[in-house]
Amino acid sequence: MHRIRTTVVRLRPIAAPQTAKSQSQARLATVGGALRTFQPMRSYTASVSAEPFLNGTSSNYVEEMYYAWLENPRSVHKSWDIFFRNANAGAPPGAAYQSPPRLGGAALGLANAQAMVGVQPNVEKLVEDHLAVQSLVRAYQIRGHHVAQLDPLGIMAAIDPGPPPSDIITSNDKLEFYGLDESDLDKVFRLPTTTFIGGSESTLPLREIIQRLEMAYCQSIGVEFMFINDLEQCQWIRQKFERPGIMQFTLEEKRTLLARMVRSTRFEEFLQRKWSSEKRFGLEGCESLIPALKTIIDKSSMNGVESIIMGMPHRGRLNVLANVIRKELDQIFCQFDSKLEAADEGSGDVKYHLGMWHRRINRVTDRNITLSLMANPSHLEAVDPVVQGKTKAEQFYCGDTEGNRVMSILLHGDAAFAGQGVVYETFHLSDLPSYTTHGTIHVVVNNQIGFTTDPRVARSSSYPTDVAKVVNAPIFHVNADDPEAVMYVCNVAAEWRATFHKDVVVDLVCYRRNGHNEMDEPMFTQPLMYKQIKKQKGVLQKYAEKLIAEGAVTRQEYEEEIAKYDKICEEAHARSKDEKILHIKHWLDSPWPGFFNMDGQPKSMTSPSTGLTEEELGHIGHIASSVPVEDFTIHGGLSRILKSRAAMVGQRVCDWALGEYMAFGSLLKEGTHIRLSGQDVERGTFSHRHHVLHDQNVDKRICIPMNHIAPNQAPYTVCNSSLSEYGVLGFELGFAMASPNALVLWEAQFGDFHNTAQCIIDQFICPGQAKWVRQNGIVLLLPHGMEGMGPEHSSARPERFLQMCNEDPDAYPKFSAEEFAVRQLYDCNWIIVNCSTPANYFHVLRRQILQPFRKPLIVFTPKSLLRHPDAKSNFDDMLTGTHFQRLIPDSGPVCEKPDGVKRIVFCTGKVYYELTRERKNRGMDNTVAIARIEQLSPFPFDQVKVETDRYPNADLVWCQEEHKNQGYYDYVKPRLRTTVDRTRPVWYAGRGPAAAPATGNKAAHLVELQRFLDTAFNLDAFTGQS
Ligand SMILES: Cc1ncc(C[n+]2csc(CCOP(=O)(O)OP(=O)(O)O)c2C)c(N)n1
Ligand SMILES: [Mg+2]
Repeated sequence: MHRIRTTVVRLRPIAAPQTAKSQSQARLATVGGALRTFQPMRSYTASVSAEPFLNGTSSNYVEEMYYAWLENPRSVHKSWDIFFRNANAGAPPGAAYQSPPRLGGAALGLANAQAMVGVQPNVEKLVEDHLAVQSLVRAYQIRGHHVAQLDPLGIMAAIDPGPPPSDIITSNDKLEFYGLDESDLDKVFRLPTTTFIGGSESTLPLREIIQRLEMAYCQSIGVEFMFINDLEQCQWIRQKFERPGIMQFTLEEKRTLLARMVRSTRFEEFLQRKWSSEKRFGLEGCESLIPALKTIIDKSSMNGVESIIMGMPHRGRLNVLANVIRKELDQIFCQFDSKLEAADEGSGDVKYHLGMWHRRINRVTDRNITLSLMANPSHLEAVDPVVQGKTKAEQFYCGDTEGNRVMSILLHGDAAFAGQGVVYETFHLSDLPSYTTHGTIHVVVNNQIGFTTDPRVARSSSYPTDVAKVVNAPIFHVNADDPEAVMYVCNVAAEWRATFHKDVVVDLVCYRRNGHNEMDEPMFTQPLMYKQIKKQKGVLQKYAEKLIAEGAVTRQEYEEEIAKYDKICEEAHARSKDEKILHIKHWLDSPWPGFFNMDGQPKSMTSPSTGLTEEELGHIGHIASSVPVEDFTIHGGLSRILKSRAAMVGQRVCDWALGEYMAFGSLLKEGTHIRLSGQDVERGTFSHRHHVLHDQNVDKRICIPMNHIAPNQAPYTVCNSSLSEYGVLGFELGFAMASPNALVLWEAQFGDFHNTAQCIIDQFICPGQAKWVRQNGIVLLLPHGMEGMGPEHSSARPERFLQMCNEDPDAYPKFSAEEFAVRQLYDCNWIIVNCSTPANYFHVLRRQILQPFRKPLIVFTPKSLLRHPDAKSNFDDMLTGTHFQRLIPDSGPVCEKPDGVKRIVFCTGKVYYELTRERKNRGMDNTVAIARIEQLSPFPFDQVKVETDRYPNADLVWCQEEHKNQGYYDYVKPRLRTTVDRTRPVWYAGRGPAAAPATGNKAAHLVELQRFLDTAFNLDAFTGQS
C-alpha cells in the first residue's frame, strides 16, 4: 500500500522556506509552487500503530501542521517540529515521533494531540485519498492544457508532441496513479481552497471532481498559468475557468458572434471570388480572429479604454482592416486595382503594410474608441516594439499612468512568435517603469505552420507561446473552431489586463486552409495535414449549425445575415470602381493634428534661429552645475564635475555635455518634451552626462536637475534601457511617432551596436516616409571614432547610413540660395551629422524641433572629444542669431591669402583636431586649409562650393580616419566632384581598405594615423596621379 496519501510529503521543498507569510499563503505557495523542486522524501507505509496520530480525520490537521512547519518550523508545536524533522531525515515509521517537552507540569504530549485530531480507525485511506484529490486538482491546473482539445484538425502532434501526462485522468485505469480506483469515484471529498470547481459546494464526489476538472481544463481551452508566481493572479485565473457554468452566453451574444463570424468568413470569400489570382494572405481557417479581436475591444472599451493601438502581420490583415478597424470596404477593394494612380508620395504598398487610424463609436458600449493599426514592414514582429512605444507615448501625453485609457494589441503568427528574438526583447520591456504599457494583449494566429515549415522543425518549445512565460503572462490556448470558447478567453484576457495591467496571450489554435498565400500549393510539403484540411468543415458552417440546432437562430435568419453582408461587399465593390486616385494619406496610422497645413504640407519653409540669450545659457548652465534640491548628498567625484561645469559657465564656454544640456534645457523650457533612452544614458557611457543624480545616503533617492529648469517647462524623461537595441530603438521610434512635439533620442552604448537594431533602421527609419508617408523626428546618437580601441566600439558604420541617403550624388541641387538648406532637408530621407563642436551639436538638436517638418537625425557622437580641451564652444557661438553650421570653413591664416593655399583638406568629426595639430606642427597654417563638413547628408553642396571657389589653386583632399571602404569617402567623393563640376580630382588621405573597422593594436593604430596625416600634408603625395 505504497500510497499517494502522502502527497503532502511529496511536496516537500529541498529547503524549508524562511519567510513567514500567512499560513494559507504558505500552503498555496507550496501547492502552486512551480519554483520548488519536488522530491519524494518519505513513503508512509507506517502502520497506524506506529504513528497513531496520523489517522484518518486528522488529515486536514496534519496537513495544516505540515504546511505551517514548512513555512516556519517554529510556528508549530515542538512535537510536530521534531516529528517532521525526523520524518524528513528519513526516520523509520514510529521513530519520527518523540514526546514533546513538558510545559508547566502539564503533559501536552501524544495523548493531547490525539484528542485534538480525533483518532479513528481506518481513516488513513481517507487522508491519503484527500491528499490524492488535491494532487489531482493541481495536476489538471498544471497540465490539463496538454490534453485539451485544442487542435481543430485533431492531428495534435504539431502542437504538443509529447505523450499525455500520466497524472491526468483520461481513463479510469489512470486512477491507480493516485492510489484510487473506481470504487472511489462516488466517494465525497473535501475540495482544497485552490480550486473553484465546487462553486458553492465545498465537497464533491470524485467522479464529479474529475468531470469538472475535465470541463475546466481539457475542452476547447487550455490554460497555462501555474508558472505565475503570484497567488492572487493564479486564484483569479482558476476561478475564471473553474467555476461551474461560467462559460454561458446570452442569446444576443451568440447572435452577435455569429454575425461577426459571417463578416469574417464572407469577406475572405468575397475577395477570393473577385480576385482569385491575387495574394491576400487570407484568414481562412482562423476566421474567429475577427470576433476575438472585437470581443477584446468591446470588453476593453467597457473597462474605460479609449484608444487601442494594434500591430499585426500579413495574415488576415485586410479582414482586420475591414471588419475590426472598419476601413471603408471600397477603399480596400480599390487597392486591388493596379491602374490606380497615387495622389501623393509613398510606395503604394498599401494592402499588407500601410496602417490606419479610425475613431468611431463602439456599438456594444456606445463609447468613442480610436483604433489604429500600425504600418509595418514584411519583417515579422518588427512592429512589436514600435507599437509599444507609440502606446506608451499616447499614455504619457494623456496622463494615463496606469494604462486605463490607452492599450495595445499585438497579433502574431505562430512561427514568427517563436522564432523572432524581438518578441522576447519586447516582452522584456513590458514591466520596466519607463517602457511599460501596462499590459498588452497578444493574439497568436497559430495555424501550426510557417510558410512551408512544420513547428517540429521550427521551434524547440511545446507551444509557440512559451516566450511569454518570461514575464509571467498567462497563456490561453483555444481551439479556434470553437468560437464561443474563443470569445470567452478573449473576455478573460481583456479582464486580466484591466485587473492586473500585465501582458496576456491568446493562442488561437487553427489551421491555414490555403497555402501561405492563395497562389501556393501546400500539398507539396504538408500532404497529410492538407488532406485533413480539405475534409475540414468551415467554422462558420459548424457554428451556424450548432446555433440553428439549439434554436438560437433560424436557418433563414442565418442566410439573411449572409446575404446582407454580401450585399454590402458588392455595393462597396461597385463604388470602388469609381476610385481613380489612391490617397495614401488616408492610410496614416498616426496623424499629427495641427502640425501641417490643410494640404498636409509644412506650415512654413524656414528654420527659426536656434540660438539662445546669454541669460538663458547662464541659467541652464547654472542648473547643469548644481543640485537643485535640499539635503541631497552627491558623490565627491560628481561634485568636482559640477564645479568644473560651473567654472566653464563662468568662462562662457561649453564642453559636449554642457552643449547637450543647453539644447535639452532650452527645449524643455520652450515646452518640448524630451525623452532620452538607451543603455546607461542617465550617467552616459563615458560618464560625462550625469542627468540623474543619486543621493549617496538614501537608497533610490534621485534628482533630475533638468526637470528644475523652469516652472512651466515640459517634462524630461531620461531612462536607462534594457540591454536591447532592436526592441528599444523600435520602442523609441514608436514613441516619436505619436507626436511631432517631442524630441525623442536613442543612444547606442557604442555606435556599432546599432546593427543589432538594423531592421528598425532599414525598414522604418530610413524609408518610413517614402513607404508610409509618415514623418518621424527620432534622433540616433551613435558614439563613433577610431581611438585605438580595436575593431569593436570604434565605428558606428557611417558608410551604411550614408549609402541609404536618397540624394543624387551627381546632381547639384537646383534650389535658390535662401532656401537651399531647408529644401534639401525637406527632400531628404534622413539627416546625418558629425559635429565637431558642442555648439554645433547644440544647434542641430534644437533645429530638429524648430524646423517645420520631421526627419530622422543620425548623429555620430564623440568619445575622446567629450573631454578634449579644444573641443569646447564659446557662448558666442550659441547666442541668438547663431545657427547650425552645415560646414565650418577654415577661419585661420589661410583666409588672408587664399590664392596661396595649395590644398583644402575636407574632413568631418574628430579627425579635424588631429589635422589641425599636425598642420601646426608642420608650420603649414598658410598653405593648407581645413574645412569641416558637419552635415554629411543632405550634402552642403552650396557651402562646399564656396570653399572650393575660395581656394582656386588648391587641390582637394578628403581625409578620414576610417578605412577607405568605410567612413565617408565613397559618399563624399562624387559629391565633391559634382560641386566642382568634375574639373578637379578629389584625393584620399586615410586608412587603406580593410575588413574590420579598426586595428586592435594601439601602436598600429598610431602608426596608421601618422601615415595618413603624412599623406594629408605631403603636397606632393598625389603628384603624377590621375
Ligand atoms: C523576419 C522575417 N523573416 C522571414 C520572413 C518571410 N516569411 C513571410 S511569412 C513567413 C511564415 C510566417 O509564419 P507564421 O508566423 O506562422 O505566420 P502565418 O503565415 O502562418 O500566418 C515567413 C517565413 C518574413 N516576412 N520576416
Ligand atoms: Mg503560422
